[in-house]
Amino acid sequence: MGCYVNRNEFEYWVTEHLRMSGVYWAVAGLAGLDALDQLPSAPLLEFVDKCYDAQIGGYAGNVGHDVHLLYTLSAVQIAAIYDELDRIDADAVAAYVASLQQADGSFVGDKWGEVDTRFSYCALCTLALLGRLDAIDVDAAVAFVASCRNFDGGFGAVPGAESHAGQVFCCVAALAIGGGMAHVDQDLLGWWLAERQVPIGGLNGRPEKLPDVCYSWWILSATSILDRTHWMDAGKLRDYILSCQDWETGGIADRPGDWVDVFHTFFGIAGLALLGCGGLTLIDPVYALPEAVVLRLGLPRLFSVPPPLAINIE
Ligand code: GRG
Ligand code: ZN
Repeated sequence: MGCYVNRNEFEYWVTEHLRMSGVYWAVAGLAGLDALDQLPSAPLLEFVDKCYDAQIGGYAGNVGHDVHLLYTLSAVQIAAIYDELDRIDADAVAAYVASLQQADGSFVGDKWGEVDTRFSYCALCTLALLGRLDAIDVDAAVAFVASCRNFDGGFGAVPGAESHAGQVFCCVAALAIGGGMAHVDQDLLGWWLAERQVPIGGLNGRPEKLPDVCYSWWILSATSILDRTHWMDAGKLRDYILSCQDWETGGIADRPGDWVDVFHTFFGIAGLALLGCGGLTLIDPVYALPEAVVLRLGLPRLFSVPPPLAINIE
């Protein structure tokens, strides 16, 4: 967490605008290691509170910044992890999220009006965690996400946009939450996702691109929801993720030898758990939260348990 408090570090300033999500990745990563007690929760929850704009009902990426749907989801996820959802004004946040839905069912991320299926996921996930899905037109949200499906079974950011594994996570999880899984061709998409594994074992986000550890999450979350994780070589992917770990700091990078960061560390840990590696807490692939948190909230389990691998993390 040094990069989040030390203003002398380069990392502090390049991550300043997305601090809220940084806190979520760190806290969720610790939860994945069953090590939440390694950080004091009070200052983190105070930070979350300070990023709230009560006039709008949303959360910003940092204190004094503009609110955005992405950071509103991260704030709700952090509160959920700490069993502190009571400190969130659910009515106000639900009204804010609803205000971002467009006539075609899509969502903009903030007042500047960019539409992206990432924001559909953020909206549906935020409201599901708050038990307030009734605040939006879920059927229209599902129809918009379905309209972003491509000939290859994948999904893009907007209708007609290229399939990308990050958007596939957003769309499949959004459809799972919204009850729209009938819009997914599970075999075709499962095939496209399995094709993302490159010979070195890692996963890329679309054809001809380099592998990157974070796709372990974006892809394994989707294959867990589709029950197609067994279509990949789990052992090779496990080895790839571990080859991206820096044994001095413990962090995980996007590729072997690159600089580590909290984003890839969280998604690496979460990916290993979804592969069925022992010794890790499962991160629910729909809500991107520890399984126990999702259970505590009484939300339905919308994915298949990965078959246990005879591969353990030592
Ligand atoms: C709560 C887990 C969670 C997510 C919130 C922000 C968000 C919702 C989802 C982001 C999904 C997404 C689009 C992920 C992709 C991130 C990424 C590695 C983008 C890089 O894309 P390119 O095209 O790189 O720059 P490639 O790998 O294609 O070369
Ligand atoms: Zn990445």
